[in-house]
Amino acid sequence: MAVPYNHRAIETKWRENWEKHPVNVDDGKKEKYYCLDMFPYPSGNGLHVGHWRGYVISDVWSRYKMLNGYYLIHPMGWDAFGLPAENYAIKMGVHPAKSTAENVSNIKKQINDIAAIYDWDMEVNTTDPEFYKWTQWIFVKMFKEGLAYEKEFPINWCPSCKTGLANEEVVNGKCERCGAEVTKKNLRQWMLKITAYADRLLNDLDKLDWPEKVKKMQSDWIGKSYGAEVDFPVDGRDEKITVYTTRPDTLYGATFMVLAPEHELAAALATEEKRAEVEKYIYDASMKSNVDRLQDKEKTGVFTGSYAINPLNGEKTPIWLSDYVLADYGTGAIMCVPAHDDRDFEFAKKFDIPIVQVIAKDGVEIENMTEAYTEAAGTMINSGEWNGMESAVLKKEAPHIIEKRGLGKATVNYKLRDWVFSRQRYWGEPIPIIHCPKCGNVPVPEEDLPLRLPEVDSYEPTGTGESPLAAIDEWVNCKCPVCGADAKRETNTMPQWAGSSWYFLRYVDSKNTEELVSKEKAHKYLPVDMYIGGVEHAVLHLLYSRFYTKFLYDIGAVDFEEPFTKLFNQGMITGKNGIKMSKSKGNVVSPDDLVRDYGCDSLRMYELFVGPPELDAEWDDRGIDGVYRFLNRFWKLAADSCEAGAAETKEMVKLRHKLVFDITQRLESFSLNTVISGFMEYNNKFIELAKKTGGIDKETMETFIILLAPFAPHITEELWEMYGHTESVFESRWPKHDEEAMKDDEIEIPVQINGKTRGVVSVPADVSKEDAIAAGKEVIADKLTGNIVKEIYVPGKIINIVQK
Ligand code: ANZ
Ligand code: ZN
Repeated sequence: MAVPYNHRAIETKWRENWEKHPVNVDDGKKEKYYCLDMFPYPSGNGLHVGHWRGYVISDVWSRYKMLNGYYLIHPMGWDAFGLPAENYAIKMGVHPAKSTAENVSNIKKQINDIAAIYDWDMEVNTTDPEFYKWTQWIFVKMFKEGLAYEKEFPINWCPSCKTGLANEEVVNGKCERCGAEVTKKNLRQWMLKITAYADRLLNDLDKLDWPEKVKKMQSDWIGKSYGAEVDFPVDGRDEKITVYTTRPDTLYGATFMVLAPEHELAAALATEEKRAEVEKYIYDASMKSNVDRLQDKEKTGVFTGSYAINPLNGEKTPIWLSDYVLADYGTGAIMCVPAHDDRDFEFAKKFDIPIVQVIAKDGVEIENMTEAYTEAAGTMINSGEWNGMESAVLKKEAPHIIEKRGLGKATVNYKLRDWVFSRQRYWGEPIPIIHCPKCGNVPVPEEDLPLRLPEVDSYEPTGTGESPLAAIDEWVNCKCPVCGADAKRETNTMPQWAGSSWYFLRYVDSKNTEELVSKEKAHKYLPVDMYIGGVEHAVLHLLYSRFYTKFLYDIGAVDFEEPFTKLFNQGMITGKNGIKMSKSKGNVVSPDDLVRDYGCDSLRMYELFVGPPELDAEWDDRGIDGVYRFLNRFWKLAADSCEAGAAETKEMVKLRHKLVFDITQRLESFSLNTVISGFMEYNNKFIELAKKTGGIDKETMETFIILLAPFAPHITEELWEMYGHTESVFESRWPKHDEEAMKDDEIEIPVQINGKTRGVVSVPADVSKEDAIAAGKEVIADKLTGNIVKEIYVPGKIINIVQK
């Protein structure tokens, strides 16, 4: 009898062994494979079983690639700047540098429990000056290329985090970090011109092997649309109002216009008697956030008393102000077509403005419109020379017609805005710019980078719109690097996304003091082949990283334009009833006890067994028993078979090839939960076989061990050694299946009715009685007329159906 499975002894032994004898080495001959995890921010709460899931998925995939002969790039690091780390530090009353260092060392210990094959020589930390030197360097390069610029305008402001936010960080009007309602604040900002990359960011999505959902979120966020800018002269004045519309085909139906309250002509257009009302409206709107303005509630507005002329039909259209029109989109002014736009319809109904239908389904005008007809399909009516045209055709042509007739121009518009890049917070990379009274904005010379974050006593946000750095005179006051005059440092810091926008490039050359990454290493090891992480980063981090990579490509720092070739988003592990795991809800499950009681191998496999990896799954501790039992049974089968030394049989060989085929196919399609159930099923089949033969042959068992190795690395190493190998199981190669060997032997059996042969059926040699009879009956189905009274199967010889 073999010794029982002792996970504790085995796991300790192999953890030490791997440290001494690393298995993932670059021999210069292997092809590289870069499998990346979204790096964590080192929170004080440590890891729960949900974090484990992503890391296990990526580790299994990495080890699988290793077994396929690749040299693996599989690094880990820390996204340690930014609001989460700083908010935590403030809450705990410790300096963020100190709490960050402590949290990193705790989480690193926990990560080691996963037995993930990370290459810690590559480790990066975004708060390390040797790292953020290059975050600042990229900014300086962008500044020199005109892609980083300063601008004052009303930005999103989180009153609780006391900082400005990027559009991407505002989710349903709330701060992505803390959930506080976002307001507007007029602030001097550093901006990154991500809009200059809008088309490339959109078009290159086609090249990516990413979930369609994520690609769609990015393309919606970029939001490219074709339309026209149309000029409406103001009646009796010299000015004209330019509107942006995606539907110039509906121009004949424009019965009024609306300007954003911030529009430069808004106040000027008010007639004498409307002035007071208009000014009050403009003031009230300035107090509201964008989201408040766009949310579906009753429309408000005010008539200016002035009119514009519809350039197509010369009709006078009243000019209104309303806050449902945004100042910073299009031209901040729209032509309103109530018959075909919901918001315009609602507005027209409320203020009793005429509604003119111009698109009609099958050419039939609606008698009493109760809602806008928003479908694009139909025939043009009430539209002068356009009458009778198909609206779909006109929609495409109208922008060009308008341009030709000098009424405006065809345009392309994007929803994407430039990236608000400064934060009024302490814990971030200082923006390396010096404000000189003579030279203007001057970048810190590249050789002076990193510009270190100074030590401060008070790092809490001030709330005034100034960063805490502004209070440190000896840091702020400096000399201009160009002219030597007294100058002042920029005191804003970078957002938490700055470091994560490029960290994956640094891993492969993390100690380079001369370059962000050497050209040679960048070419050899990049880009990332597989990126694994949560879906919450669909637009933020994943869009910013693509932008950074394209910029670095443009300045010749890297030779590829897309950072992540393939992306996998894992689902969340939740507590009972799908509730997100959080300390405040008291439903956090720590992996630590489970590792102690069941072992790392069991927990790894259970993390995958809970459900399809791309879907959310509810955690239930009890299920881990099943996986643990499987490993015990597998251990016993392998150990007993090793002792027995049984010879292979045809059945064993066939099952072995089927096992290889099934597991590989499921793994390749990322169906990791069914890989685990597959292991369990095959294990049971082999145990049944072994009952007859005394054991399973060596080659079959070794094949099974290799297949299981990426999932349960410790137990498989131990068994591999038991089978007489001196090198690691991860130095072997992933087995291949043989189509021929998988085939079941078929035999032909005559099928009789009442003892008379009526057909022949072909079935697998080891067919069960039930399956044989069922297959036989199918062959003679049309000849079965009476009541079946008896079914006889003489194994391998005859099927006889007796009917009355
Ligand atoms: C006339 C019209 C008729 C429109 C119709 C729509 C339907 P996207 O696709 O999102 O770009 N619009 C333009 N600028 C706006 C602003 N600053 N604030 C609010 N709305 C604005 O949408 C473009 C459409 O949104 C434009 O086309 C305009 O209304 C409105 F049957 O013009 B449309
Ligand atoms: Zn906030």
